[in-house]
Amino acid sequence: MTPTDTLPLAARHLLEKIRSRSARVGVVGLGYVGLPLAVEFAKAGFQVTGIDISQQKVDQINAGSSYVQDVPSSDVRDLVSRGLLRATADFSAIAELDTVNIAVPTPLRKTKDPDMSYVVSASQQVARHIHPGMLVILESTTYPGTTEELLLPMFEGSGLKAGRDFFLCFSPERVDPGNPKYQTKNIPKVVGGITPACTQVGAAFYGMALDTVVPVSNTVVAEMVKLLENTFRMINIGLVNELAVMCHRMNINVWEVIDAAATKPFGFMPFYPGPGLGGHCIPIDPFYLSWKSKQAGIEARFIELAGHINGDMPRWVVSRIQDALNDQCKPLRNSRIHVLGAAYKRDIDDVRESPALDIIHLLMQRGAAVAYSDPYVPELRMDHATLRSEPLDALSSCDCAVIVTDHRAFDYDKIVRLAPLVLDTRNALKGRPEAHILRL
Ligand code: SAJ
Repeated sequence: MTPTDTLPLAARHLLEKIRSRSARVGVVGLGYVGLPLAVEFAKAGFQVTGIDISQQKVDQINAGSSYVQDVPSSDVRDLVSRGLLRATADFSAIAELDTVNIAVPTPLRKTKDPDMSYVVSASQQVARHIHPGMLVILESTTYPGTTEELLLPMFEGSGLKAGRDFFLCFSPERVDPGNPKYQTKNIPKVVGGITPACTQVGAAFYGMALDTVVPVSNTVVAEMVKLLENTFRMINIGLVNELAVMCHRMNINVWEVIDAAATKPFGFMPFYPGPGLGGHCIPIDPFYLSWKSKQAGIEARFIELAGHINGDMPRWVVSRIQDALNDQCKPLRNSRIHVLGAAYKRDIDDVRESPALDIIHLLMQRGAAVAYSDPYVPELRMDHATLRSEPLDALSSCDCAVIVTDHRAFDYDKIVRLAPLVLDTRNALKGRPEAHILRL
């Protein structure tokens, strides 16, 4: 930590504004990351301006309404009424701000290459309005080097110098939608700057609103931290998915194996097999690392292999359904398959990259008649059909049900009672002895 009085003058001035809460805070991108962050800084007493390209989101926030499940509308309404939070679609507002966090999507292209278009567009807006004394922090998950190689030149093109005139950091978002225990305020916040002064200003900024700040030496380390976190998950899920296939072939209950292994009090962390890898983080983030490491001449073999294994799970699930029907002399074609759960994980409504979509697509491709039930997803738009969530009573007329998402809201007694055959890909029916229950 550099003694404050040896920091550049602009840093000292900005730190004073941050510590007195007179710094005008801005958040670009008001999604499941940006809105909770904006609310936390407003709650900490800063005047916060949320900026988003969606006029609908802007209007909802200014009307005191939240569209993010972890942010109560009552919080938004209170902060807006107290003048601590406002939203706009006008990026020129950045010119009046002292700090700007960028929290926009970083999806993958079909070619599994990073799609940086949202980050570039938002950064161009910031570059257009950047002024001396600003702190800019990128939060979008991205490949190591993005802040330094992509954003820094855009901002220094103004003639300002990072670490002297303005301050530039990366801080990985760690929002886990729906997590009842960990939310934006109490999740430790890693932050790394282009220079030590940048890191110091960034850490002081987060320290005003969040419980724990973890400064690291630069932006590349901070970018890599996030990728390690999520690649770790993706690869370990791939490991247990491959184990599930092995165990099926060897007639071993993989769920019992994992539960027993999880009794080891050290050196082990349980992951569970499933129908595939969904969501907008885990299936995607590791390929940002894989893409960058290829540029460094290193093939990320673990990531590629886990990607294949996880990507193959929907096909494995369909083959298990096909085998189960075959044992009853029923072809998959024209059989009625009822998919239970469309969301990518339980108790949420998000279907992005959901394996359920792949499973439904594969079943339809093979001529099966598909219905689904998901209390959180009333409608599913597939390539050539729009399906609507059916009541569980429809199970009595299916040939096979498949539990793809183990929502707590499902009536599992009814599912077991009505479905003639159930393939459980989530161990939602753990311990039930019924012979018509099959497990991954
Ligand atoms: N999955 C498995 N087996 C597992 C765990 C997950 O098949 O053992 C599947 C899920 O069903 C889902 C996908 O993987 O389809 C991703 O699940 P996830 O539990 O990782 O949930 P996400 O995608 O919401 O991941 C987020 C991430 N949070 C951030 O990136 C900030 C991740 O780092 C968190 O660890 C995760 O939430 C969490 O723990 O809930």
